[in-house]
Amino acid sequence: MLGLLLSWSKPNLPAVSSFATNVDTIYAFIFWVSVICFIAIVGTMTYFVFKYRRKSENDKTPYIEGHTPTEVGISIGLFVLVMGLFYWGWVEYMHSRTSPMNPYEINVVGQQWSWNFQYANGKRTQRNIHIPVNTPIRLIMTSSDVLHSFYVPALRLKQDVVPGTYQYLAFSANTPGEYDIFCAEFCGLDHSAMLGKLVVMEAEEFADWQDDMGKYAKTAAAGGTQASGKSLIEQGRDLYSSKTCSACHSDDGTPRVGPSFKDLFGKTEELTDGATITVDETYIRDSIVDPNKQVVKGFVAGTMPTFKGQLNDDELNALVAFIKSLSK
Ligand code: HEC
Ligand SMILES: [Cu+2]
Repeated sequence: MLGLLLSWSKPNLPAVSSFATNVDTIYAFIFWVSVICFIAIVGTMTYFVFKYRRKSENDKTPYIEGHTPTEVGISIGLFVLVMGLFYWGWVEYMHSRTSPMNPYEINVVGQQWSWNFQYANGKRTQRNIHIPVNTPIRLIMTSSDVLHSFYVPALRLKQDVVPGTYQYLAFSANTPGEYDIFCAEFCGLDHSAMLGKLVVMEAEEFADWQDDMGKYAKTAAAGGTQASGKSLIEQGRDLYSSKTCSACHSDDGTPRVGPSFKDLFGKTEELTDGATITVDETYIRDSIVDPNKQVVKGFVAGTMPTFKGQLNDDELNALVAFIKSLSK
C-alpha cells in the first residue's frame, strides 16, 4: 500500500543517490499528507454545508461554543507534524552540504554559458563532469561572472553559485550513466543552452579517463576537454612562487612577513578583531582577494597587497588546493 502510494507520486526521473531517493520519499509524504488534509477539510466543509444549511424561514443558527481539548489537540498535532517534516528535510539537506572524510574534490566554475570542471590532476572539462560511481564527491563551486545555479535533477540537487565566493555540494552517485545538468538561474542570452551531463563511470574506467590527458587534450579545440599536464596542487605551487606569495608566506612553518601556510587549512584562526574563524576554502580565497577583510591576529592590516583582478578563478582554485595540501 505504502509502496503504491509512493510510486504514484514519484517524479519520472532517475534517482542516482540515496539522497535523491530520500527526497522522493519526503516529497511523497508531503504530497499524501496534503491530499489527506485536502479531503478532510473540503469533505468536512461540504458535509457541514448540507447538515447545517438553513432549512426554513425561521431557522436560527444555534450558539456553538469552542471545544478546548479539540482545539489544543489540533494545534499540537499540526505543530508536531510540521516540525517533524522540517526536521526530516533538514537532516537530508545537511547530508548534501557536509561531506564525509576524504571526498574526491572537483572545482566547478560557472561561466556564461557553460560549466567548467577542474579535477585534482589538472584535467579540465567543459559542460560534462565525470565522476567515479559510489565515491563521495565534493564540489567546490563558484562563478566567474553572474549568478548561475548548478542543477542535477537525477541527484535532486541544486546549488546557486555566486561570483567571488565558494559554495559546496556533497553527494555520491550509485548508478553509472549520463544525467542532465541544467543552469537553473536565468543568466543571460544563452542561459537555456547552458547544459551538460553528469557522467558517472565505474571506478577503473574513471581512473583511465582521468589519466588520459593526451587524448582529451586533443579534443580541446572542439570545446571538449583540456589538460594542463600539471596537477592542481602543482599549478598552485607555481603560482605561489610566481605571484610572490613565497616572499611573505612559507610552506614549512617558518615565520616570514605573513603567517606560514603549513597546517593552515582547517585550523581555527584568531583575527585582530577578536573573532575566530575555521579556515576553509572561502576564507583562503577572501584572504587573497581582500586581505583586509579578515586580518590575522599579530599581523598588520595592509601589509599584504590585494590580488583582486590578478588571479582568475582557476588560479585561485589552484592556490587554495596548494594551501590545503600543506595540511595533510
Ligand atoms: C607583502 C607580503 C605578502 C604577500 C606578497 C602575500 N601575503 Fe598573504 N599575508 C600577508 C600578511 C602580513 C598576512 C596576515 C595579515 C592579514 O591577514 O592580512 C597575510 C595573510 C594571508 C592569508 C591568511 C593567513 C592566515 O594565517 O589566516 C592567506 C591565505 C594569504 N595571505 C595568502 C596569500 C597568497 C596566496 C599570496 C600570493 C598570491 C599572498 N598571500 C601574498 C602578507 C603577504
Ligand atoms: Cu547560467
